[in-house]
Formats: sequence, structure tokens, C-alpha cells
Amino acid sequence: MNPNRHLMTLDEFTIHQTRQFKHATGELSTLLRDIGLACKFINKQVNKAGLVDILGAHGAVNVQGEEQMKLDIFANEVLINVLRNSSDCAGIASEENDSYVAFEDEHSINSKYVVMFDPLDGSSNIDVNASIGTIFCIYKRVSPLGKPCNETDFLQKGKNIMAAGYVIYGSSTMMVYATRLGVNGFTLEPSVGEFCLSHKDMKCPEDGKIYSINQGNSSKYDAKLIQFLQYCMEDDKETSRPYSHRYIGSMVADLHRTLIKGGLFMYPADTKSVKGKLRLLYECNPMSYIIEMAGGIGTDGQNAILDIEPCELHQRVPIFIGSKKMVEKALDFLK
Ligand code: P6P
Repeated sequence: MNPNRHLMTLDEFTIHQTRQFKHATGELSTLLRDIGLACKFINKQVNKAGLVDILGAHGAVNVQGEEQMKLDIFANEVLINVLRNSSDCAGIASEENDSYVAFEDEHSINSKYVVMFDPLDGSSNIDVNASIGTIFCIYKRVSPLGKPCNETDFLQKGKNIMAAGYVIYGSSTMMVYATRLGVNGFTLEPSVGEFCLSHKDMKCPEDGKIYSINQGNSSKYDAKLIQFLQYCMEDDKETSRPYSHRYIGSMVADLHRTLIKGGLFMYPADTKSVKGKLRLLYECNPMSYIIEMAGGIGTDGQNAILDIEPCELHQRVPIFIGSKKMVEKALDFLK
């Protein structure tokens, strides 16, 4: 094997980034490494979901009232266990847990960070083998060290995020994560079990030709949104419309395509989901942080997602996110 290999692993990359901050202590790198480890365990099960008795509804119902697939629970427990033993996590909040989980051992109560995640987003796609993903974000806690973390550590605005990312379990398994230094993508090399840098300094194209929305809900949308969807479908060679419509029904997969190819993903409020469907803290905030660090926009139709003051762990928000010019065009119709 060539000793001068050019592949940089996730750990090497995060340590290299840490060295750019002379006071950094490498705790964020450790957390990212631990999340990467948990997602490798999850990947192993996701990749053989059809072969082991881990498919099929678990029967339990989560706090969202959604039937929990067994993989959801497995992914949630793996992430909690890895982070509980991490050297720098005081606690977690998860889509699968009614409340946050404070780690109360002597070491964890002195840890500086908390992590929020959706352990397996898009799980309804598991049995049809469509791409699914893990979404996470890391905050510095605001509560005093030396005591267990509390709810204030989790109810922070998205703009306070220290790092956010996702792992997409698709044709390949990739981790994409963002800090204020930028957005980078790492593809899992299964033969060595390492995430290796494959997409350096990712940028969301300023404009795009793909709009992504569940048009099956159109009868419940408001008139302004309907007008915008009609705009997307009108013939106009100058603006390469009609756009292509792509909707996978898995937020991580739809947004990974949006980040790479450009486009606009929408999950708006409607007469049935009056606040939209997607969760602010562990879906919309981390994905908006990533897209904004890559040059795109994430908004609820009125305000930047990252500026929203959270009021409860599982609150939902409408979201319009993706290429700057496409989001701005949508806002012209919505405002
Ligand atoms: P709908 C998956 O269940 C999810 O939470 C997101 O990953 C996805 O974007 C959305 O819901 C799909 O919702 O109502 O279009 O099936």
C-alpha cells in the first residue's frame, strides 16, 4: 500500500481542523469521532436490514405518535450508549425520547457539550430500501459544569450550533458535517471501516432546477404556496422551468441531493400540519446549519430557521431550504 496515501480519515481531518485553533482542546473532534463510530454500527445493521429480524414495526409508538421500526430503537440506543461513554458529552436529546437524557456520572457532569439527534430519519423507507440517515448537532452547554445538564442546554437557537452533520445510508455511506470553518463530506471505506474525506469544502449551488415537496398535500397548502408551485411548473426557457420535481420522502436524502446538485426542499405548514411536520431541534436546525455554512438558506417562510427561539424539544416548524436564489424566489411568493 502506498505509504503516501492521499486519503484523509475523519479523525485526521478533525484533528487537523482543531490545530487551527490554538486554544482548542480537541473535544469536538472526539465527539465527531464517537458519532462516527455509532453510525458505523448503525450502518452495519441498516445494510443488512432485509436479512436479520430487525425489520418490521417494533410495535412501540414514539413521542411523535409514529410506530417505531426496530432499527429506530437500535440506532437510538447505539448513539446514547456511545455518547454516554464519550469523554465530552453531558447529555442528549433524541426524536425517540420524550425528554432529554442527562448523563449523571462524575465525568459527564463536567463535560462541555450536549448532542441532539434524529437517530434514523426516514425510517418509513427502510423496508423499501430507500436512503435513510442520522442527523445530529452539537452545542456547548449553557448550564454550569459540575451539575447534570438541563433543558436550557437543548433549547438553544440553531445559530449556537458548534457542529452539525448527517450520515446518509445510501449507495455509499457518507458523513457530511459542518462547522463555522465549512462543510466537508466523508465516504465510508468499508474495507478499513474509516470515513475518508471525499467531498472537501462543499458548497450548495446558488441556483438550481429541482424542487422537492410532497405535492400530495397540495389540497392543504395556502394559495401563495400553490402559486409558487405553479411557477415551478410553468414553461420558461430563460429560467429553465419547468423545474424537475424530485421527492424521496427522506429528509437526509432529499437534502443531500439539494446540497450537491442545488435545488429547493420544502416541508410547509398546511391545514393538517399547521406547524409543518419536521422538528426544529434535531432536523431543521442541523440541516439549516449545514446548508447555510455551504452558502444556502434555511427559513420557515418568515424567519431564518437558525434564529428561531425554541420553546419545546419536539416542536415542529415549516421549512424551505436549499439554493439561495430558489429560496429567495419562494419567499417572493410567500411574503
Ligand atoms: P411525508 C420521514 O418520515 C420524514 O420525517 C422526513 O425524513 C421526510 O422529509 C418527511 O418525513 C416525509 O414526510 O409526509 O412526505 O411522508
